[in-house]
Amino acid sequence: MAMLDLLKAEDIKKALDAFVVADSFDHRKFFELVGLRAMGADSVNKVFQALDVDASGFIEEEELKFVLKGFSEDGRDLTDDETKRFLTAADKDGDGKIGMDGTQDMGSATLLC
Ligand SMILES: [Ca+2]
Repeated sequence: MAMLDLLKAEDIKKALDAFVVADSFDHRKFFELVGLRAMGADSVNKVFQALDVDASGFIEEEELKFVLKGFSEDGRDLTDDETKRFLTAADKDGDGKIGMDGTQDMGSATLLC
């Protein structure tokens, strides 16, 4: 599933443009700008699956670092600090990766809050 089938190119560009400066990344704001907050759980799960490059069922630290490239090939890499902050915020059960947490739809709520 290509990201552009799920999200609008102009929303992706707007979201990427908002965080061009290193260490400015805010995943909540990013997902809001990219239109993910307004989408249903099904679509959010598809985005999650597109970002889970190795289809492990989790977004691991190394996938998170290149998460913006999952939205557009023009996306920059996250800095180590940004990757860590994102992971810490989204990793509810502290296993070092983002994934299904049992009580919620896969990835969706975890990614967005
Ligand atoms: Ca993975």
